[in-house]
Amino acid sequence: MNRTVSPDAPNSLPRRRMLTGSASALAAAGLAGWSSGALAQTAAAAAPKPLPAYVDWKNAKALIVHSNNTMETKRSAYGTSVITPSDQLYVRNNLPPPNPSILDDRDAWTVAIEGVKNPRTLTVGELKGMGLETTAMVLQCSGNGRGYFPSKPSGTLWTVGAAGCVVWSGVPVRAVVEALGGVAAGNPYMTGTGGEVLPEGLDPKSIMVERSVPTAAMEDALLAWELNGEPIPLAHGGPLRLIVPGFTGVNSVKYIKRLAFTPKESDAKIMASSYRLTPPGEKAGPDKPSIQDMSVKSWINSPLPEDGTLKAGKALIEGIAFGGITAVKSVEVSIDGGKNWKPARFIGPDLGKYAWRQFVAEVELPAGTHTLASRATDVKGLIQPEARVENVRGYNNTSWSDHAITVTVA
Ligand SMILES: Nc1nc2c(c(=O)[nH]1)N[C@H]1C(S)=C(S)[C@@H](COP(=O)(O)O)O[C@H]1N2
Ligand SMILES: [Mo]
Repeated sequence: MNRTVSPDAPNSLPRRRMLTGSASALAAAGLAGWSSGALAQTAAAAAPKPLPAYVDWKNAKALIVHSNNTMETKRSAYGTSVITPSDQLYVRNNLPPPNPSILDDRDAWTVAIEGVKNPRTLTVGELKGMGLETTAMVLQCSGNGRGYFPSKPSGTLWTVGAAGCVVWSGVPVRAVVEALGGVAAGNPYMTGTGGEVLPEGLDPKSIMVERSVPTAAMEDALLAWELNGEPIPLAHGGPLRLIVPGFTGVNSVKYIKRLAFTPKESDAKIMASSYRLTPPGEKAGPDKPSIQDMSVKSWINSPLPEDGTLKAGKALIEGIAFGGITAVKSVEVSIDGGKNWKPARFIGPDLGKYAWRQFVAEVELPAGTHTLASRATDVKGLIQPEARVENVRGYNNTSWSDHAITVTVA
């Protein structure tokens, strides 16, 4: 079989089928015992981990299960619609999710709003009467693309799948703040705290999910109760989630219990030293840049190496592109590893500056091996870079060459 293997190929369906196929072929030939050790190993490596119970409603075929708390969307599963269905959306929990009973009475969930002129604890029921907005946005883990770092940083080795384009409905944070008299003076940060019950005996600061973003981010932020038209599932932060569009996923705090305008950034570890852009060989800490707003990025979702050998001739290159904190303006594709580029066309609805756009480009692929790449530009003129920025934890990988794929055409 003539296939070029990409870093994410071992998890792809066709490849698993191929392995299973060769195992049963050996069995049929009476050779199973001959290499049973090797076969068992191959089967273990290839067998997909089952979905944990709290996400058993997800589409297992669309996901790579890295662990109970980390699942990514397969590159081949993004399809050709703009919205990522909730059952295909990646999951990333720093801590195990709370007890599902927190969803029993969603409207009774409370969030404390602090650092405003008139601080108050509000229920979801009350929030629902204070304003309504719907925002489409790219939810992307800070470590998406970590799998392409040759240094193999610690953390989940995501390829492209720790990202989705989803729709949230909720109350604008600024409407809540206005109703409570405005932000109290001297509070440049908006700090969200997750509602996980922390295990005893550990320093809460070392494990709690608490993130600070500039107060200005509240302009487009939501306290959301709906994801893609349904009450937010537990896995994605129901009953209430802080949504900070344009910022990496970690800043959108699930099961939010406290939203505080604060004079300083949180001193929780997840803020002070995790999620920092630390150059290789240096130590993470509050002096290093925080992983917050996202920048321009794109990748190809079709064709993929796991599609097998392609037929020479016309081919459609399809993918997605987004600007991050700002809108995406255009995207180009290359079939020769980035030597030459041609413009791709955006298709489908434009759901606003925080959403991704689908793109398509028609190309001629002659027989041979080709490296396909995409490169997006945002409205400010920033171009997706060729190279990743090396950093200890493998954050913010927007490199177009890392996301390029090699296909074989005959
Ligand atoms: N309360 C809480 N919020 C959280 C997390 C968490 O563990 N707890 N994980 C963060 C991280 S690192 C990411 S990438 C996103 C993942 O969102 P998702 O699981 O809905 O895809 O949620 C963020 N918000
Ligand atoms: Mo993340």
